[in-house]
Amino acid sequence: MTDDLKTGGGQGYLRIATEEAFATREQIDIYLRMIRDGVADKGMVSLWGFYATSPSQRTTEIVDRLLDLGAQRIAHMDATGIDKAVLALTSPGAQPLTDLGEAKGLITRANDHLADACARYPDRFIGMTALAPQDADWSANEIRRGARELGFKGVQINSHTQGHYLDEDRFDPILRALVEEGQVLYIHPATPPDAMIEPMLEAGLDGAIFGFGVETGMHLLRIITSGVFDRYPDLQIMVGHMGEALPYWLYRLDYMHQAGVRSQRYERMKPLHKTIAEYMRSNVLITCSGMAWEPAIRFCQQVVGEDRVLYAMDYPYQFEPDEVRALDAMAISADVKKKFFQTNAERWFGLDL
Ligand code: 1DF
Ligand code: MN
Repeated sequence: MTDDLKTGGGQGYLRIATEEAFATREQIDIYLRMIRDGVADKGMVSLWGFYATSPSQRTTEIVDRLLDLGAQRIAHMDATGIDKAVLALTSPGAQPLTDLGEAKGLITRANDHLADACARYPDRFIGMTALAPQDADWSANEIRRGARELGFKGVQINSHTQGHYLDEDRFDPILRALVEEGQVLYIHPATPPDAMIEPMLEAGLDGAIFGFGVETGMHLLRIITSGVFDRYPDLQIMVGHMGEALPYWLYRLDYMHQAGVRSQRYERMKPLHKTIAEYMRSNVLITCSGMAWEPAIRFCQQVVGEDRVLYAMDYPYQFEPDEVRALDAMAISADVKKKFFQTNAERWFGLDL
């Protein structure tokens, strides 16, 4: 595809892409059945009703690429200079499934399938554990199985689970297991729940264009303001899309949060140990998935720190060689560029362990 984008580190760093998606046929077939049976939420109908049935070139290529954890994916990584891909089951995973047995079966098989692929390409693929947060105790065990038996280096959750958020008590076993296993949690977007989606859907703004980021940014903000990081100071949460806009809002978030706390406006808005900006610099990691945009990347490096901003491509939803070229050419020091593309991923996913 290109001559200038090579793997192997010739440009001074390896490129590690940290938000790369795969799917299983079983997963897509379950989504199609839920849509057919009228039990899917509006976001599922909008997202997977489109990707799984549209005859367009974009969607058929994406589904084909999602299903492949073999030669085609490696060829695409080779062609765009991606040395390693951190892989996760595509959104929304099993989170919309109401049959717990089906959800856990889907996730167990997806994790096993990913572990097989990682074993086939140990130098190229790194796995993240998928969960069924509907059953938090089971998911805590799956985090342990992922970390100890499958060799996975992180955990991905696709934002809300049927309108529920990770700051709720019911999910505490998941947070505890993450800290005990020393694994990073990637909160990947999902379409907003029915209680939130309607005005976005009406305007075609519910998906990756906007709804994903709004809902996921709010999820992270709920986690911060409810004191999760005071309970679990060692928990590290990664989000994509340049921090789902929170870095840009930081000043106002802190100002209004402190004003709200001081005036005791909300029962659940309690004083925290740190400011929101401080949690962003101690517990939040940000990838540039879908945002290959130098001004936003450098802004995030400035406000959350150059050790906390990582490269991601978002293959196969975004597969643009020119984006890799643009990031290679960023006007940042060689040292910071190596952190961005390589060593931050090695550090936060514990790739050398
Ligand atoms: C889309 C984008 C879909 C991303 C995704 O998973 C996804 C999309 C279903 O464009 O519809 O992960 N993304 O992260 O930007
Ligand atoms: Mn993604």
